[in-house]
Amino acid sequence: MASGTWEEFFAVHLPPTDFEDNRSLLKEFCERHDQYGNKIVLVTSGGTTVPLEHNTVRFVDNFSAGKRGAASAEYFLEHGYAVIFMHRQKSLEPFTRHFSGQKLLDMLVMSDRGPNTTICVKPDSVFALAPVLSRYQAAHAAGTLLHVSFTTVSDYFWLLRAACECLAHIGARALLYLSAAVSDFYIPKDRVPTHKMQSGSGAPVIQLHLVPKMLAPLVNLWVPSAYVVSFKLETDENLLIPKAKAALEKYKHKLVIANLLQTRRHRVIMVTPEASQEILLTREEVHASVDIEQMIVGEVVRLHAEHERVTTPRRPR
Ligand code: 9Z3
Repeated sequence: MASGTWEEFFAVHLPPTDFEDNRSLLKEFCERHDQYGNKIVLVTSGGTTVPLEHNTVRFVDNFSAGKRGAASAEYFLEHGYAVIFMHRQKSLEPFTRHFSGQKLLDMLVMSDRGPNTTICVKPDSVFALAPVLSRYQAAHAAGTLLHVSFTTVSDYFWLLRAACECLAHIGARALLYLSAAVSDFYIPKDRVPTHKMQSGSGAPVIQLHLVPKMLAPLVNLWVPSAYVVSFKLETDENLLIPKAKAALEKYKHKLVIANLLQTRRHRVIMVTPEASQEILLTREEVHASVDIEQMIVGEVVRLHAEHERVTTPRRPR
């Protein structure tokens, strides 16, 4: 099915219920960091859902865990950015990502049960917890990390546009790092049943429609001065670079980070209109659990600084 326009999408799909609260948070965050002259990065992370019912029991989802976005947000903070972390609810988040599942509980020891119960971190876990805790507390104290969350593809677009409206004011100091896995397909609102689909009505036939490409208005209208980085995910190596180049050609943004589903943890290719550069972790680095995001972010920060330098007019002395 052909896609409608992005304007039609916003006209038909209502904003999420927490939209106004999130919009106020985004506005306050961007205005505060603008006053300090900080760079601000919007990191989108995790996958969007496509509900099959308005009172949603079932939905189409995707694989993304949100590791790319959560890890990258930490490295952007280290580089002095203020970070808007726009993530799928319940996907991985900066700092807590290191202790998912039972990991945190396994680091604790309880003594003196009763009224004087104390809980301590096991001595051999302190070395793992302390650096993460200290970076988390520093970000918290400095107010440099804002979390906003989405679930459906429509929530995602509403939040994305609201964040862009706030970021537009800071021009080339804004960086968009669009690592969320956004559905290409959806069911238009008027075709989604209100209530849970009933098996008694027989096997449903579900027609998915194409989601309008939001990167076009984002680059041209919403944040025309920002440095925009999108991600391209494929499963077929032969398509990866041609599709990354085609996206750059079509949307005229600055950088596509291309990755394959199967190797995304240790290999990406950074594609700009001028060149392609591979980032590949060595076997030793993989073994030592080095985050590839540390290298990706280092390179993106360098390219963003260059963009800022060439696009910001120098003040007369
Ligand atoms: C990515 O390609 C991310 O790197 C991953 C990260 C989603 C693979 P994880 O969350 O994985 O760490 O498990 N994100 C973009 C995926 C995407 O939907 N791209 C669209 C496309 O490829 C363009 S916006 O067409």
